[in-house]
Amino acid sequence: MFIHRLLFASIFIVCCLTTLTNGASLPNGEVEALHLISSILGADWNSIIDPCSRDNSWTLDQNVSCDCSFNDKTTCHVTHIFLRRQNLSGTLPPNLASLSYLQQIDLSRNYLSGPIPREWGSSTRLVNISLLGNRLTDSIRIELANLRNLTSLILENNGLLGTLPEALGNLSKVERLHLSSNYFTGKIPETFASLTSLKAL
Ligand SMILES: *[C@@H]1O[C@H](CO)[C@@H](O)[C@H](O)[C@H]1NC(C)=O
Ligand SMILES: *[C@@H]1O[C@H](CO)[C@@H](O)[C@H](O)[C@H]1NC(C)=O
Ligand SMILES: *[C@@H]1O[C@H](CO)[C@@H](O)[C@H](O)[C@H]1NC(C)=O
Ligand SMILES: *[C@@H]1O[C@H](CO)[C@@H](O)[C@H](O)[C@H]1NC(C)=O
Ligand SMILES: CC(=O)N[C@H]1CO[C@H](CO)[C@@H](O)[C@@H]1O
Repeated sequence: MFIHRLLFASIFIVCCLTTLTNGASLPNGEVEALHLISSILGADWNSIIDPCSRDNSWTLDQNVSCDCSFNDKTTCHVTHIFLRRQNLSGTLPPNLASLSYLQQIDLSRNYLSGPIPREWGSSTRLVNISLLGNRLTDSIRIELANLRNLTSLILENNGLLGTLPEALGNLSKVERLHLSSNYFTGKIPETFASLTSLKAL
């Protein structure tokens, strides 16, 4: 509980500082969502860098990146989450859609378990998902096929199983679909023939 309060307080301070230096801040809803997401992932808050503390551009070396160009540069939104090799041992948070501008999530090489939540299918701005090298189980939910902006879906080296949903053939922008080293069964769906942007399967 103390850690959570500390976490909340530090995001709050960061956002206030951000307001002072850049005139931009992250909406409370997104601050709360980040709070919840990091606790479900089992993230140690100390390893998460201030979400929006830098200038209006975002850089790839941060754990959480923001775009602060909204509303005349007064509002930030979280656009990228990178938590690779952080020893995270929780599960995937279902509430990603509360970060409604999220484009990329990379949680590769952790110890995350459980399913890929069907709720992720509502995060329609997602472009890149990487969950490589975790302990994810269960089948791929058809809701993921709603992510029509997706260009990269990297799921290799997990414990995913079941058949590949035909609906994945709807991911018309997907360029990289990495599914190896799992326990999938059955055929490769004929619908994959519609994946005309595909460069690597
Ligand atoms: C993850 O755990 C390993 C083994 O305990 C440790 O060497 C490494 O520093 C940890 N990495 C992080 C990012 O905490
Ligand atoms: C794709 O992303 C854009 C914004 O980046 C969004 O406006 C649009 O609704 C998304 N498309 C779909 C089909 O989800
Ligand atoms: C998605 O990943 C590709 C390849 O790493 C990268 O070039 C692109 O900028 C990423 N897109 C977003 C929106 O982060
Ligand atoms: C998605 O794929 C399924 C199965 O291939 C298909 O029945 C459905 O019509 C597709 N939906 C859209 C909106 O293209
Ligand atoms: C993936 C990534 O960029 N992780 C970084 C998160 O923040 C910690 C603390 O600064 C870094 O050590 C990690 O490299």
